Amino acid sequence: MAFPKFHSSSCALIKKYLTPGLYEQLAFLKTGTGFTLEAAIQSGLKNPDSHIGIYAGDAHTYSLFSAILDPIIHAYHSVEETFTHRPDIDQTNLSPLDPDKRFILSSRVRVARNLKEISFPCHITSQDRIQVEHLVSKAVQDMPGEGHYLPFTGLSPSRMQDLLCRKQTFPMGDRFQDAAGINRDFPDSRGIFSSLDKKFMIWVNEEDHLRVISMESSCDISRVFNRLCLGLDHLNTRLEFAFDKKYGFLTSCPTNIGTAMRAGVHIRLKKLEKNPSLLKHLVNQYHLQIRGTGGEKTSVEKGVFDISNKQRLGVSATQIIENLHAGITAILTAEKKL
Ligand code: CIR
Repeated sequence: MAFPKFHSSSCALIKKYLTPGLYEQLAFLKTGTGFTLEAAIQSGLKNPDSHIGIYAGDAHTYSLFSAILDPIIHAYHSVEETFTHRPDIDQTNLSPLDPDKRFILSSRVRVARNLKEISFPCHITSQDRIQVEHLVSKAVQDMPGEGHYLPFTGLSPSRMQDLLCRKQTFPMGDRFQDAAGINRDFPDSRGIFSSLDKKFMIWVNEEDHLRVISMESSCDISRVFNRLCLGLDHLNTRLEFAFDKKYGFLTSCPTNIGTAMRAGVHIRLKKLEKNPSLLKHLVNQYHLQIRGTGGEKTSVEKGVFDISNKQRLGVSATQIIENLHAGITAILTAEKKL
């Protein structure tokens, strides 16, 4: 492939850092499972509004293509060149953020995990996808708190739509994931494990092999995080995850490496919605990120913001929860003052 031509309007980090010299050095390399730079950047080439524009096809991608991935990782995660993953994940005991339930609608913490030695979703074979589903559904069989695994294989589009409305499935990935190859064969070998109370879930074969999620309609971020920690303790004794001492947990999207954790709240901010510069200032001060009501690349509806941590690397899971708590406390103080 000739030097890739990114769209003139693209501000993606891949476009910024991929020089012709670097391209020449990397273009003919293949990971142990055959993943190439050409495959990694397809999403960035096809989607000019990509922020980073590159996906990893397996764990080896991070070391083999480190010359291009490291600068992108430094820039996205705002870490020094000497960055390293911070592994501590201790349960927390922080006070609920909004006990009167005036602002916070729900709290959610998720981590991404991929199984060791198996290609990541943009490069996985259908045979390996079946194997991932088999290993995960077996690992959750004796999960504390009961629950059950719902496989999507064989569900008709109308049944999928019905379950989606009831939030019992996840949809096919967006156009960024689609261009990366993540949506191939959807919904085969995908599925969700849910606890009986629906507060703990595992998405199987979505953007990563596992998305482990704890959520509830409350403002008690510590309780949500601690439930996630217990679920991870169970999985850690049954599954081996793709992990690197420096990069932490390895994920499809380099924005997720490190703790691979996103912790956030859905919060209604009617006053701050009209004062976006103050909200932006507070969000930046606490290393947080605003997403739309429906998540990544959606718009804010009825003043409901999704506010979560931006940094996942070089900061521990416990610190992420503490930063989120401090940031949301500051945002609530500002909202009440206005
Ligand atoms: C982009 O480059 O904008 C997309 N590939 C998505 C980046 C954010 N990562 C994510 O949602 N996992």
